[in-house]
Amino acid sequence: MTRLHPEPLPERLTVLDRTLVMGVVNVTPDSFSDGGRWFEPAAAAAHGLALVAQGADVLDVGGESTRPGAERVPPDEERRRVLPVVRELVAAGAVVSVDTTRAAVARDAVAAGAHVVNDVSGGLADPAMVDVVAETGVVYVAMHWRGHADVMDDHATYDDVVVDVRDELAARLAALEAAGVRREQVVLDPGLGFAKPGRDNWPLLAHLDALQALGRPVLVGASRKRFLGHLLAGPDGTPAPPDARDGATAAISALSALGGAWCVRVHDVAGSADAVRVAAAWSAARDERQDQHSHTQDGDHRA
Ligand code: PMM
Repeated sequence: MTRLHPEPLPERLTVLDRTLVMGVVNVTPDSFSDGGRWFEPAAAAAHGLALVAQGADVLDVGGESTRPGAERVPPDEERRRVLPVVRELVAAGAVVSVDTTRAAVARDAVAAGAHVVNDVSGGLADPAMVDVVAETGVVYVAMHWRGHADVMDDHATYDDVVVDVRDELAARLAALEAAGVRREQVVLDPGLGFAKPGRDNWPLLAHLDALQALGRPVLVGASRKRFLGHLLAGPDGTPAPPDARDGATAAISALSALGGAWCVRVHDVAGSADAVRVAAAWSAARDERQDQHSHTQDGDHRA
């Protein structure tokens, strides 16, 4: 089976016949799951390299929290946070993604060596983003989005969440192509937890095939999100805290990999690095047996 990878990516990633693992490097004082821990550039870069040692294929560097209710960070501050970390990680040989909705930050990060632009707004937050993606030609993750963190919970109504998210992503893909972005550059992402109440995240995960039907690789970002806290709530209903959600995150990584995800974006890399390898061995064994079975049936048919 040949995997669908976006282009262009270093060959050492495209030869891998498994789901990739993207490790999160948040250079923010306030991210919901690891806020403040890696706020200094040197600490953030060291954290990124530790994630590579644990099995991250790509590092996603972000300087603006997207936690529900979060306020925006001024562009210069976002740049100040992100660029030194991107530079240092690229210099160390890592494949780097920049998590930003701002075209100017994306442009500078690509100039600093970033291979991927990860835009949680899918190009909706900043109209100049599509031009940066078209001009630089880098891989672009377009996530399903209905508004910034301070208002997104007001836009969380769906007729059928799977159909609505698929159709809105299809519209984004068409708009990107119309603006000169090559289809091959684009990765699609259902945007778990973004304008999605807890119950709406599960059908999206269980029906990744609906997004894959759009013909692009799919990225899943479930790591430590609120809906997992609710799933794992204690007997009194108190949600499990973010750092108690890594086992559930790894389980989602394995299931997403079996469901055909191209990449999982996670904070705890070690668990998901194992999970995607388990899924690869599992699906290889399944495919092999199916091949043998269909050959036997062909043989029977010919006899
Ligand atoms: N989630 C967060 C941030 N960036 N990017 C993509 N493509 N998909 C996601 O689901 C996603 C993202 C929020 O999580 P964080 O604040 O822990 O980074």
